[in-house]
Amino acid sequence: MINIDKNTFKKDYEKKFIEMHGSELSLASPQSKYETLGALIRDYVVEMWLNTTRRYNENHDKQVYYFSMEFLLGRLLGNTLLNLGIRDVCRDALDELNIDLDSLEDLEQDQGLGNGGLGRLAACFLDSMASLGIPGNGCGIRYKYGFFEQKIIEGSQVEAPDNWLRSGNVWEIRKADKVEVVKFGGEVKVDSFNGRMNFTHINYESVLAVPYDTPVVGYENDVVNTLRLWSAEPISNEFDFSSFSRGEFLKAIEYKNSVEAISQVLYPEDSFYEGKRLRLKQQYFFVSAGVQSIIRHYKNNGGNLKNFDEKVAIHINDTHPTLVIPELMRILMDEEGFSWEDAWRITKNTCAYTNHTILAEALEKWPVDMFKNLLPRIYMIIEEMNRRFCEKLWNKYIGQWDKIHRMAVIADGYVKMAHLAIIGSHSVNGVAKLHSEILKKQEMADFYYYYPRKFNNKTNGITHRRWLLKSNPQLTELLKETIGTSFIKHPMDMESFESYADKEHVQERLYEIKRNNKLKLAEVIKNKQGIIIDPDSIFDVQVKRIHAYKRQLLNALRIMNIYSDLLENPNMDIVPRTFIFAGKAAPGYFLAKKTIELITSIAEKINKDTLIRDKIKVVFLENYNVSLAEDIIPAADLSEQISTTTKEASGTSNMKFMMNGALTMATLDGANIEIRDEVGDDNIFIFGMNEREVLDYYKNGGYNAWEVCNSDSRLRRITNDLINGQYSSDREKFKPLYEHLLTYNDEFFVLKDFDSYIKAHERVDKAYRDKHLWQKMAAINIAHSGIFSSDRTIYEYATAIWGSSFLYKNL
Ligand code: 26W
Repeated sequence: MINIDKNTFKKDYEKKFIEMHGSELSLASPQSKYETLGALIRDYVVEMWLNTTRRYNENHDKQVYYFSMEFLLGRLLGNTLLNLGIRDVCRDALDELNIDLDSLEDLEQDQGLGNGGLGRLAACFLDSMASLGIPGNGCGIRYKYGFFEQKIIEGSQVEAPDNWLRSGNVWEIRKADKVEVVKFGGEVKVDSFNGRMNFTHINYESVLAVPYDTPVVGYENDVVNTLRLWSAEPISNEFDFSSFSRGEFLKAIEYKNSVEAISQVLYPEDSFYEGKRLRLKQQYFFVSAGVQSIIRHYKNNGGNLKNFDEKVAIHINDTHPTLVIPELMRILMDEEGFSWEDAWRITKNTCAYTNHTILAEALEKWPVDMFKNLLPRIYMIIEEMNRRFCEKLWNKYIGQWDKIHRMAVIADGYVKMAHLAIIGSHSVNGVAKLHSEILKKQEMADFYYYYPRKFNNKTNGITHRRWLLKSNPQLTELLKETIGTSFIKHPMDMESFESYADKEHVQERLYEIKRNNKLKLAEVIKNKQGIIIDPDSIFDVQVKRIHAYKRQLLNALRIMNIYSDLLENPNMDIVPRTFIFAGKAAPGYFLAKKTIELITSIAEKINKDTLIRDKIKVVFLENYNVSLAEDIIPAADLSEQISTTTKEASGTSNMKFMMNGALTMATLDGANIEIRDEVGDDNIFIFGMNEREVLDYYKNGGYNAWEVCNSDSRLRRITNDLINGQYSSDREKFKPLYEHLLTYNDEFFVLKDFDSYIKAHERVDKAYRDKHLWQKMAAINIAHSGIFSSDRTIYEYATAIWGSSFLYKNL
């Protein structure tokens, strides 16, 4: 803990300002005030950072390395202050200098190096590892451009580059003395010496990997872990001077550009895999740099590679970093002289893999030719792994060629990354109970029967420090007043809040807190988009990536249905609602972009209609990101978690909403099931087909969208509204959505679940009219949300998979 009082802080700040800017604080720009604060906090953190690293090294603690292509951190200033325990001191000190902390915090650019759930999960995990005192590191790519910035122009999404480093990044430290070299292309020369095969990689192209370290501060525990992100740079002596001297300037620049391209931009792909060579290059780049630096550090610290797996755990976040497995094999064998068998044992015991999706279109597989060409030695190693694996399969499954073919790592001209991840890891987990079961019984059944003990579940979680303490201070206060402060370090203690659920004064407070948060969001919406919304309406929220399986379309159809009803009967008695959407569509995902257009068109039409304007409003908030989520989630009354059952691996926003007292409208999918199990059927709104029904449709067919539509007059009416000019004078505009739903027999069964969705919303209306009942339900949700803290999740990973040592054992 930093022990600092207001006056010292003030002095430190003034001094830092002069040091950095050499001018008067009173004349300073907000940006320079922000940079000063960031730099000062970093100074405070650096000493703890060094101490933590020193302690880990001295104790030879087992280190966890969480490898991920994505880390969606959002802003760091507020959370760092919170975790250091000095946010209030800092706020008061700055107040006296006439500086408003909140507005400085708002100046920070979001660090948006991720697409969605998977990247944000990695960020929550870093926070939890540090807060539990687990020696844990993140390893990823320092993309120059993060996830694109979304602009809504004339109702459609337009992408702009996210130049998040424009004004620098106060949190990172470039570690020029810790660079690694990563090799691409070339050939492998094989010879043998003393009966041992030698593999020499020649004629390769070298790329310099430069690490940038960001401190990850634990909650009031003096722990500072490290997130290491790699940036690609040309190796200066390989900058082709010979071509320079011949005046071939462009050629030299070409090399530089091709290297820098590696860490230039995050691929905006969620749940859809495209076999782009540059993406494979990115994957090997950070994996190779990461593994090399782990081994270098391990050896420097006196470690013996024979016990590597006892002292190092590497986690593979989805298949994207799977090349850790052959890369570790390569180093152990080619550079450290281990036998295949020993290298394999160490590698398998070191690595663990998490799967985040069952969508077939998201499973990574690389064309053999591309792979071989880019990573010749790594390919050879994978070939040998595959050969040995298939040999075992032949012995076990005699004559079952189909099965062996299905399970092979290399088949049909592709390298299958999930198969590689499974055979090279000692643990394979899904991210919610249902998801893990589906992996075992369906998607990975062959592997499950072969390695039954490898498979396990680790239900996702979210850091309650960002998603409750930081984003909802008033609710945090209420919890402290009622149940004390133990929940902060032990989030499961929130359960004792349940005994307050019936108390009227607590219900009143919950109502007020929610209303304040709604007012704050209403202000944000007014400032950003000029739309005025009614804080007394139900804030009915769906914020997440736009994707067919998440079914924003189902939500849109429901709104169209309410609007039609209101047009027929403007006096209809409904609880006023504000429908809030936000989310980005992958730039190449046509239907997702159409869905945005539909929602903005519905908004345009409804918000203008003076006949019904008090009853419903629709808002599509531009550029959804972590910071916006922090404004939206505490203000939500209702959280829409309406994916087609079996498709959402877990969901994590569902947990954030619950923790902030929103009730959930849910299908029995992903972690929604576990939320239901926690709060009971009376405190959640469940609708839609269950797992069995969905799987039955997929297996046996039988879904007929036309039939469903024709037998329901509401569906006939609203699907017709998609093509009759109701929401656009261009009747062709939403035809692709119409055809997707009907002509192509929508594989996500939107129409099938419509009726039950509408009925569930009637239950919402009824519950909301009873103010006490609603607040009671909210209280029960809050009370049961502690289990969804990522501290619980990380505790499970650390004990069951990583074998970490801990500072805090009892959660
Ligand atoms: C190959 C491109 C690509 C990129 C990202 C394919 C797939 C992904 C991820 C799997 C997408 C993702 O973010 N998945 C989400 O992970 C969350 C954390 O576990 C889950 O809560 C979500 O249900 C899951 O969709």
